[in-house]
Amino acid sequence: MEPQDRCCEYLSGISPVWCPGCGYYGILSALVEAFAELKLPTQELALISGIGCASRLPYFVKTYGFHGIHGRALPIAQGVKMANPDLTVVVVGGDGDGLAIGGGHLPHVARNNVDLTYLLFNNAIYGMTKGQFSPTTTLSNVTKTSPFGLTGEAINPAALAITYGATFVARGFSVKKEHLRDLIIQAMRHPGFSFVEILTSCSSFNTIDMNVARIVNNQDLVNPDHDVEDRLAALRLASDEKKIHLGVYYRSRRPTLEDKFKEMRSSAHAKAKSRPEGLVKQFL
Ligand SMILES: Cc1ncc(C[n+]2csc(CCOP(=O)(O)OP(=O)(O)O)c2C)c(N)n1
Repeated sequence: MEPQDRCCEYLSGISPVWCPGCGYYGILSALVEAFAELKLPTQELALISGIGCASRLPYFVKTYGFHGIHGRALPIAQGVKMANPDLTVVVVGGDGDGLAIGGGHLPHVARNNVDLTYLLFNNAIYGMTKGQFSPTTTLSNVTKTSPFGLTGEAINPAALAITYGATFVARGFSVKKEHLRDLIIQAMRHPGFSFVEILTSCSSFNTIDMNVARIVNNQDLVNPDHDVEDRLAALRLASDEKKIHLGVYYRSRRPTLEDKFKEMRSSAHAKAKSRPEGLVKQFL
């Protein structure tokens, strides 16, 4: 069976409740195609989310799923992975969920290199609550909660992830489905914390800045000459204000949280074994 035909095996049959024209349909499609390509059995996959339109995704996919609470997808996912390291754990959520209320979790999951894949749907707005500005809304944007524009600079999710210590960082675009599918596959194959910022649209509440036309006219694929192991070069690409580069910015290897725990467990066991003898010696 071709990967495209296997995609249906990953859909739950529940129809997405997203608005017509929402970029999230493209992301859902890329994600199930990635699952099919990786031939992952549904019972070995867990999708964890917070709250928001993006966070509804686990309902539409036939894997284990956990629709959590606002901003807490990453710690929940870390708990799932620690409890059952055999599961492949993918986290999904919006820019508000991940960078506003949940913004305190990303640095720690990244620096600890927890073996998760985090797909951050960046539509630069709070979609579900109907159009308030988010941490990624750009200065020029007028929203329901910023009728005269914004006062603060927008957060750059991919640049943040590189700075925080994520070991795989990429940026995709919901309209470029095949390219996004390949990024998701690479992120899921990566051992450690992989972060994919997915630029996308909100057809109902963000039609000014992050709209599809603006991205289409200003994007290019990451140059094949880019050295993905060079962290500063990755940061420069992610932070380029003139052009949006789509592709893998950064990739490196270091022990995961699970590796570290294994190491600690065995040295703690070794210490515990030697302790009775040492204790007895103290009294001789
Ligand atoms: C503790 C808490 N605060 C606020 C809310 C209200 N709320 C629900 S979704 C959301 C923001 C969603 O925006 P985003 O995460 O960007 O996802 P999108 O809907 O755009 O996909 C907010 C503020 C909530 N559900 N819980």
